[in-house]
Amino acid sequence: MKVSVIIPFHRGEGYLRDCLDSLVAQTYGNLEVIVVSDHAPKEDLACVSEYGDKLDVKLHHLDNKTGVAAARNLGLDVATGDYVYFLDSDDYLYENTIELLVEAALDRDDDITYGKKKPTWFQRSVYFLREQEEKESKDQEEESDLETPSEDEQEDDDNQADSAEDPSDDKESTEEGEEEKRDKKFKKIEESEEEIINEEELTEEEKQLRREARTRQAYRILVSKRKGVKNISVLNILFKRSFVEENKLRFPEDLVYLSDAPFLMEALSKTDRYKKRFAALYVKRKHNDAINFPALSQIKDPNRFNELIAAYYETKKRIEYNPDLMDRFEKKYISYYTRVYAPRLKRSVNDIWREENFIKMSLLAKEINKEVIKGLKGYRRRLVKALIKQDVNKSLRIVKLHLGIKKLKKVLRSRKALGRALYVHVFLKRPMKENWILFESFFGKSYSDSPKYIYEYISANAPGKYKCIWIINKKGTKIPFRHKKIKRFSLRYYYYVARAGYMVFNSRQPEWIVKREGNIFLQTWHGTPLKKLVFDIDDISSATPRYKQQVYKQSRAWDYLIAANEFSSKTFKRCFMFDNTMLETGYPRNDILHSKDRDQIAAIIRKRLGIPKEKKIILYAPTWRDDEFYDKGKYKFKLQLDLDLMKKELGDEYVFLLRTHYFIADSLDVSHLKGFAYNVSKYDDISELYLISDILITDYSSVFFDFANLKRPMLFFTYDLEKYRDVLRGFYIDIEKEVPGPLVFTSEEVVDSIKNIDIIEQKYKSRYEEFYNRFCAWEDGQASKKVVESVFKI
Ligand code: C2G
Repeated sequence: MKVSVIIPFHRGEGYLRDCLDSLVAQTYGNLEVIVVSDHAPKEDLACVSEYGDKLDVKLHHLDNKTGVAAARNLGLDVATGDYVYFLDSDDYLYENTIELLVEAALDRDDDITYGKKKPTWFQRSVYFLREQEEKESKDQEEESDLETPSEDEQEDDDNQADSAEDPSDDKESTEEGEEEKRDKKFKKIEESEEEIINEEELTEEEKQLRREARTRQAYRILVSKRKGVKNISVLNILFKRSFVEENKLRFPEDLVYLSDAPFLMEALSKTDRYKKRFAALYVKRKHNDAINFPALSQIKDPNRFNELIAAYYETKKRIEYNPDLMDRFEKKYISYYTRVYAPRLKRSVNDIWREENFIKMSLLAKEINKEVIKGLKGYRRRLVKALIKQDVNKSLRIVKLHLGIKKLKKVLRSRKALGRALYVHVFLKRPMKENWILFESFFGKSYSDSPKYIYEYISANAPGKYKCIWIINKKGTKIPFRHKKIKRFSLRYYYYVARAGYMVFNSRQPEWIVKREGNIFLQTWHGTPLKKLVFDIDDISSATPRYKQQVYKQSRAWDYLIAANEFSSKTFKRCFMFDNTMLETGYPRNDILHSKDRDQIAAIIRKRLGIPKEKKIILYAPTWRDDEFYDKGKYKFKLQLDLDLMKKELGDEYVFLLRTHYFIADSLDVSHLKGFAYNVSKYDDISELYLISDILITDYSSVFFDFANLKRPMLFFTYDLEKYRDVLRGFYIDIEKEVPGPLVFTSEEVVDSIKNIDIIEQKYKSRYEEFYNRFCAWEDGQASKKVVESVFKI
């Protein structure tokens, strides 16, 4: 049985390669691959020919048409397989996906056989590697005597995962009591789905009932209750080609985004021969760059609304004679209206929603089966009735009341929601204070980094000129000079965020902060980048889909950004798509490393930490790992250094400072190594720790760019280099060739290197110099002054 795989392709070579690789890897061999180029760039298409000897692949071009629908139709026109299967060029499959589907389809000669989709934003290699790792760690945790769930149980799990995916979606079916009753009637028949039913033995009525029940079942799974029309998709479905041709199924080519719905709904209405095979998995990828390379679903196009309306009429035309299916489809529109559209009536500043679109929606509502509308209750019923009467004012009143109550409930439940409500409705309405400066370092976790040094410079040189407010979470944090402390996300925080004229932050600010007219945002950032950031992270590799969009929005509010060196300046402009003022001054946080008083300061810090005078200091400051976490912002860290060995070998001469990254939630206990190891993870300012340290051990943390200012030796304990560099992030510089110290991989090597640190210093002398010139040349101890003079009126 030959399967024709139809792949519309517009652009994105990296994606297409992943997609085709997954076809090469299929356990099912009888494939005909039809790539239809929708005006794809030549250079992106070139790779298709490379697959010629591994796949039966043919390239077709859309000449005077465009769009996914036209591309798929062309694929259908030229397909010669017994089955057709639509695959998107930015998705990929498990190795056995097609085999499982074909096997299931052949079992009863079904017309439609469907599997499951798994969402991800990872490229193929990372996705399967993670899956493998997760499986291994699960296997280790769970004893092998646990039973493996049956396929049915697995399906249940899958379904749960599916619905958890979008918790914000309201249930469409609160008033579906009536429907549930009807569903029950069919349940019996559905349960017998897997049994072979001898059609001959059924009466005509029973046959009809059975057909309807099966259509319902297919609809329920394929067109999930919770999701909108845009989620009706033909992906991961094996269609029998003779079924498609006999019924002349084609996609409506005038629809850009929603052509799947009419096609699939029509197919559903034409057969009762379905089979589900949820073990057949399809990996649905989300693009991570919605700004420069959006997926179809990520494109913001005002015409989407018109298309939604058009998709309704087109589908209705195709399935009108199947009232049960039509009722279900219409409920989707009611749900869309009450959940998505109606709230927009209130929020939108654009009148088109209240006028033109409202009328279109109203005309559509008039088409809807009266029985369906009768079944509605409460808010939804009132709203739909007002819509049918085309009464926009009444609709607005209903929505306002409904949203108001919802918000009130939320505000009463959480302080954050109350803060946000006050921020929008009260605090933002008060005038902005031009002489208020809000400082934040590492999300309020410490008094540190460049904001600290900028603050101290301002306070020392223009006392009283500005009111300085620090966002600080830790109680008892000591901050010099006159200032105010507020806790992040406390009510006072929302007040100051709304009114401060200046903001000096070293990380990204919350996305909801409104940029007020005249507000000046100084983003200091927190390190010369080694790990790739934002728009430099390849679109096809691992970054969450929201990441780029979010940073893009946040960085539009930054008026100034600080660069510690030329490399950072160039990189930041590109990776943040930043085109405001770049302050090429060096880092204020590194001023202390060039201070003429640095030895005296160091002596005070040593004393504060209780480190014996005669001991030299090793500072270990590793970074965090993207893939090892408990929860959002709470990362795991497992110490790979053998501290007992280090104490034994180095304890006479050195003490060891352990400094984990501020994202690390694990608190490492080193109390058994008293007198040798000190946990300084909670110490506010790492610059002060550099000052007292003789040797730095780090990995992929930007700390080495700063420590290099001291020209002291460094070791790179990169025990997981390949995974970190090649799988998780990607680096800007060649860590093996450019960093000013050796890469070491075991505790023994670390010990050995420290014992021979003089030799290492000699060996790395010229590389260190090169590195220093490249990354530290701008640092002269005056960065705070330069920054303050450029940004503030001092
Ligand atoms: N840091 C620290 N202790 C560590 C690691 C880092 O105090 N053990 C501080 C340093 O000031 C460092 C900053 O946090 O410069 C950023 O840490 P990185 O390890 O470089 O990681 P990340 O927070 O991901 O920032 O452009 C820089 C990048 O954005 C990296």
